[in-house]
Amino acid sequence: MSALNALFDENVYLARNPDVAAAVQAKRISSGFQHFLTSGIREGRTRFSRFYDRASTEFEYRQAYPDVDAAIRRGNLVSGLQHYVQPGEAEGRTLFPQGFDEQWYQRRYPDVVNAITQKFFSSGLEHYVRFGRGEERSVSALFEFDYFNLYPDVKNARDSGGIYLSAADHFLHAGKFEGRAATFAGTKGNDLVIGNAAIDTLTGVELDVGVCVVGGTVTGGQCKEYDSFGINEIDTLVGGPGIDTFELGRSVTGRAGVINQMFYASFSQVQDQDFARIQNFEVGKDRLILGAKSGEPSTFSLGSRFISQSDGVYVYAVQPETVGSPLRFTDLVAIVEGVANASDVLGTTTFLG
Ligand SMILES: [Ca+2]
Ligand SMILES: [Ca+2]
Ligand SMILES: [Ca+2]
Repeated sequence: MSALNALFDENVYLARNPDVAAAVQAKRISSGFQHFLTSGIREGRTRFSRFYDRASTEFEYRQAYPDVDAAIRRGNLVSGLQHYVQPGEAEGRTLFPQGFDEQWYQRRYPDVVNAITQKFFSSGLEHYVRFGRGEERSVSALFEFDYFNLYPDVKNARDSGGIYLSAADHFLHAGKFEGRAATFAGTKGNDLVIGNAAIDTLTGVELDVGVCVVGGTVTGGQCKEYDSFGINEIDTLVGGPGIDTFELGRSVTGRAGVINQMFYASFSQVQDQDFARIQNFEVGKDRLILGAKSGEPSTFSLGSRFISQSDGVYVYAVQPETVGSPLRFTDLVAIVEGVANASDVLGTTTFLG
């Protein structure tokens, strides 16, 4: 099996290849799929799925892989699709350079890598088409769940035969030019997360989708959840020309009420081995979200401190004073690079605490 088997759409293929449709009608061949596998691929018939039916799809594959483009120009291959069948998929290339990031998907979902190793799937793309898509998994740093929640029109199109494989596919081909907002997230590892929407939220931690829980009680439906909190992660978050919100903390409602949490802060070690490196921060335009108060904390709540250094503004979480121990640990949360004054960052920071 391969991603092509999962993606193949008999109706699309027959509609795009009337000669094949006539041959199937006359019972000279059993199906469009049989024709596609035995001759269609090597004849350069690339329109086999609604997701691969745009003129841009072949172009994007050739653009992403110049060696494939060169082989097609030399006449050694008829299409990018033919290359993907053999050897592209096995080499870990993606059929949809703008709609599915094979490397990212495998890095984000170790269970998929495991299933590929055990030969249940030939690629992350095949897993996504068969299961991941229905499970609201993301195919790149763009967090699909937020995008679909924000834009029900895109979700409805996705669920009713639309031409976009994923939220990322929609965003890069349409949403981006329509000024739609997006969330870009990382993984449990060290990530490079780049914001390129007009309005976006960037976070280096890992996001997922799970059942909704408020105060420890399952309330039904699907909700965004956090799978990591930046502990032992060093993430680089790069702002774009739009309004970027760098999410460095969150509020969560637990049994004991609302808890404000700072990412990249465990206070377990004095060393600052986890933090977010923020680049391209536009003063007065881009924002931070912190799960702590501005300035020194009170006895019971977490605080934060901003310190100007030569290479940027350093943002620290400050631990509340514990009873009997006046020592307060500070923990580096972020470095806002290239910004000279703490006040330039503070001015557009939201404190959840
Ligand atoms: Ca990370
Ligand atoms: Ca920006
Ligand atoms: Ca830290």
